[in-house]
Amino acid sequence: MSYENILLEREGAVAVITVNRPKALNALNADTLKELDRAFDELGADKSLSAVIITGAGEKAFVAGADIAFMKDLNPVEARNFALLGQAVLNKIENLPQPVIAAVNGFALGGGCELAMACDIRLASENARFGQPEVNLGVPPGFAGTQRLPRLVGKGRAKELLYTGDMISADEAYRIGLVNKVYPAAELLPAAKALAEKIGSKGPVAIRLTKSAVNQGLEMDAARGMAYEAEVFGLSFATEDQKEGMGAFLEKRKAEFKGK
Ligand code: DAK
Repeated sequence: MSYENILLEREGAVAVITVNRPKALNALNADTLKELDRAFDELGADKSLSAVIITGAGEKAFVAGADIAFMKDLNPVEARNFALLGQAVLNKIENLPQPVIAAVNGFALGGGCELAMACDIRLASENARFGQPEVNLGVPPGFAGTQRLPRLVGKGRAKELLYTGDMISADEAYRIGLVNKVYPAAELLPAAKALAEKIGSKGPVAIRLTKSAVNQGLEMDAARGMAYEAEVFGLSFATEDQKEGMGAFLEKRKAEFKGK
């Protein structure tokens, strides 16, 4: 499939998506969101893929937000549809069967911060900047920032960021739990690939079931979440991977997982 606003590359079992509008600091317009939607459909259906990395083109920005030039003259119905499109794409990323790693290589603002938050794991370069500056533009966040940010950093810190529109550094984002690790810029993508490969060396079915248990469980109370975990744990005993993983441990050899 061909894309104009994103790049999609495969390196073995890892796919790298690069949002590629560097002149607009990789801002998300409707066309870019639709391309991301198609790309994640393609990747989600690919059983040979173990993880996806998403990053931004150039050295300045991951994604500097939803495209303000695109949004400025939307009418209320169009604005609502744009928010629904963004939310649908980010939900697709959050619920992709494979883990998605955000390699945040610069500004991650508004829709860019929301995109990073929809990913399973966020790695950042030292020059990354995070924020939800929508209130500076007279609008609230539209791609679920009001929902994912408090879940990641807690209600008080989230509200401070959402109400002030302040940008925070990569170190501060690390301190409050918004990113998992911070790297010098040149080391970010290699680190993301190494992490993707490490995840890819584990039991693929176990990774998918674990992602589902964390995501589904967070939407339930603890008792239901634990019941769901017990279900997926039981389900894993129907797989070849479980037999191989436990057998390999007892035979003191490296497991050869097949994702079945
Ligand atoms: N949209 C469009 N273009 C953008 C952009 C953006 N978000 N961010 C940057 N650009 C463009 C700039 O206009 C500029 O274009 P030219 O003038 O060269 O044509 C180019 O990228 C380079 O930017 P700067 O010249 O401004 O670069 P600086 O280094 O000076 O500043 C900056 C970098 C990231 C601090 C600055 O560009 C900036 O503040 N950008 C805007 C950041 C921002 O506010 N992001 C949040 C966007 S709002 C909703 C749906 C969605 C949303 C909300 C509601 N509903 C429908 C309810 C989501 C909202 C957002 O994400």
